[in-house]
Amino acid sequence: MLHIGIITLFPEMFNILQQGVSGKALEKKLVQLERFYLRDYTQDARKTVDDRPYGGGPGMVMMVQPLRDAIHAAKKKLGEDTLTVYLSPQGKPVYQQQMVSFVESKKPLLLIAGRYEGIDERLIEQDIDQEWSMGDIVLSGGEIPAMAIIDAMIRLVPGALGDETSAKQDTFEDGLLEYPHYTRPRTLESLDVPEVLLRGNHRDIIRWRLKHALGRTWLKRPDLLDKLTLTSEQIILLQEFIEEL
Ligand code: 4FV
Repeated sequence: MLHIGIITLFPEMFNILQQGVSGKALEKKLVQLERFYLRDYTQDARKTVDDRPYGGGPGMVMMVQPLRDAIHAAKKKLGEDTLTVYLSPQGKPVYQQQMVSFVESKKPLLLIAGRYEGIDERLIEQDIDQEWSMGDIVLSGGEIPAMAIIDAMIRLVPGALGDETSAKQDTFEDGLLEYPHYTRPRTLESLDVPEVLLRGNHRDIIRWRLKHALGRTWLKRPDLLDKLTLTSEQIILLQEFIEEL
């Protein structure tokens, strides 16, 4: 079972995960989510978690003590082999294969969602194992990146998705963008569904889907293609796609 802890000032934000696929996985106990409310680990009556930055400047910085105590409490519950991750724009951008590998590792994960200007550097140096980033944008907190990561991981837990294979056929699963999808009606404002998808020949459909996954990746995300070593069949399909363009 995937065991994830979150240290946050807004635990109720994670109620969103009770909807949809993640909600079902929680009900089926395929994943266990533990929320640690940071203010529960403060030592003053006002439950202070932040203070002014040394050196001056705008905003506030999150203090070490409440975060450190929350991390220790969380690791007691999750296990000492927990990977402690701080969400931050300074982190390594997350990517799908990283999610796959982590879920396969079956290790517990502790996510720390920062607020304000961020957290005291000394906590990062001493108590954080890794910093992960959701992308080169600046958010008001790490909660939404944490939720995105939890959602991406839950989908990979066996049994979380109705059809086991759909997590495997996802975009990025084989390093490619996904092929185009169509559903009823068959004709929409004179735009038809590609004929090959209607004929029901599975070999042709698989071939068409791989060709368009390769073609779309070439068009939209050539950087992903650079990371792959294409088979001779994939090279032929991509060339076919480019010629048809
Ligand atoms: C972020 C990101 C992010 C920065 C200051 C929270 C905010 C505030 N986290 N990927 N991009 N965090 O913008 O993970 O504390």
